Amino acid sequence: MPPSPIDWSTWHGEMLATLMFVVRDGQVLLIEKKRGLGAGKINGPGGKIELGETPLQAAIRETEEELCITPHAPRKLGELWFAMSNHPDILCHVFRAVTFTGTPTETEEATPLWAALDAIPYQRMWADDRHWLPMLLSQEPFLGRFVFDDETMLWSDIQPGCGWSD
Ligand code: 8OG
Repeated sequence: MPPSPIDWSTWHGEMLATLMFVVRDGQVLLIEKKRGLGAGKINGPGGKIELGETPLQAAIRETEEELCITPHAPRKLGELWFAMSNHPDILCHVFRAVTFTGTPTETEEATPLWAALDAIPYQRMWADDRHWLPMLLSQEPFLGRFVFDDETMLWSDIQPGCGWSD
């Protein structure tokens, strides 16, 4: 990778967001996203943090809204910093959970999809996901920083994380 086109020391996320990955029985619960940024792609449930919410509260709420399930005791494992050309820059908090209540159900926002841990459909996901999702799945904290031009990833860097608090 060339040097970063972004000065990350002064960068800040203009939009705060979350992602949630529920892992159970050798599978991870994904969604086919129907609307919003990344519509048509496969992702974890998630979205924008509302005013007054903590990242953890937002991650649980978004999973409830998109899949009709409540994840239990999610653990924050990563942050993703996205410098974007066509969208406000996003700081995304990434969580992993292993238990939940409810039945994953299709909503207006998402169609649920269980993927085997050795058959994650990276070809239908954002270009950066293959670089950090394996770390999340094996419970290694991470900080990922990415520069995107539209949906093309121009630059990426993943560092081991420091052990995030929620
Ligand atoms: O509110 P909305 O669903 O449109 O928010 C965008 C969601 O998409 C939010 O959960 C963050 C997530 N997201 C990006 N970029 C990327 C990416 O490169 N990879 C993954 N997995 N998720 C992303 O905005």
